[in-house]
Amino acid sequence: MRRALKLLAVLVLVSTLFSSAACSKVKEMKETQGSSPKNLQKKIVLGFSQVGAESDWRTANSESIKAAAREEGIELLFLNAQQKPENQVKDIRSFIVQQVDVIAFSPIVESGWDTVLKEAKLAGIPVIIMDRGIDTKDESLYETYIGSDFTEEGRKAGKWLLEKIGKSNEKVNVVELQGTFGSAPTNGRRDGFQEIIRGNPNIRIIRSLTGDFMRSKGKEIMEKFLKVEGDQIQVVYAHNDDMALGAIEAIEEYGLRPGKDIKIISIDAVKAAFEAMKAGKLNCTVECNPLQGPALMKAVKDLMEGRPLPKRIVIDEGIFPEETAEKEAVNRKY
Ligand code: GZL
Repeated sequence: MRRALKLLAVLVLVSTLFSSAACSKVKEMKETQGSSPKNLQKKIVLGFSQVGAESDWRTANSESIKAAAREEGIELLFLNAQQKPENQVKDIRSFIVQQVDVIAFSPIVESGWDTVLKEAKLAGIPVIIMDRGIDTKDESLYETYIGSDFTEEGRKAGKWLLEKIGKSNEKVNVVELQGTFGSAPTNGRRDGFQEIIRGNPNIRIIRSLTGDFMRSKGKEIMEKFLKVEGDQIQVVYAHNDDMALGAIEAIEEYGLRPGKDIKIISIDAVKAAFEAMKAGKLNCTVECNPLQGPALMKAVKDLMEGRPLPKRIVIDEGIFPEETAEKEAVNRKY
């Protein structure tokens, strides 16, 4: 009798333990996905391969992606490729092995993606391109491309310079601090700027080197330009604010006044650029919006719920000349 009672007590204890474990699991899922029963579906798993951590823009972009994933209850596997395209290929292959629901990435450079994207397609995993674009003939390899129009950003920079120098017949020598060689923003910003200045024979790009979108490298190449061209430089065109800020340091150390002796225009419109404009050291920044996380997560959810996606989603952007800096600086989110 005593043995039977003991056995019964053990059975009751075990079943209580199991039911509370199951309850806590359901409770946990409910917490992560809302309370209605329909939400007790598996979480969407998104694998994202990021360019790196090379600039203030990139930091804001990564924060936007992570915050939006949390907001939407999407499980984010986030990998930093440290500006090496070969690392991004490895990242994408690891997402395929893990059988994520969607793969997204900002391709460091435009070319070389077809092979690995074909592997993702074979595995039945849809791919979203975000930020930088790719050069491919096979558009079936990705669902949509969310990002800026870099050529238009370059045109805006060129138009500002034309308006700035107006009708003067002065010779205007420009040195160009290019972004990462072979990347979509570098190619677009280079081509858009040249398309516009081509109309004015007084404006010439006399030197152009890549600073990889990094402040330290922007300073390094500006030092080189100053050594060989010195006071023959009237304008710096930097493909991003970080390199422009590095160039400002180099110009000051050389003994000239950035923003006055040498005009500077760059792209991104990060907070530090507004501070430099308020200090009179930068003359204009063209906006390139990094806050693309919400648009990415919306595309992921649309994809998973079977809603059609446009092949291209362009981010709207403006331009901020120095005279707008005081007023606009307080509004900046990145
Ligand atoms: C543009 C982005 C560029 C930024 C840089 O969308 O890919 O990369 O302009 C960043 O600041 O490094």
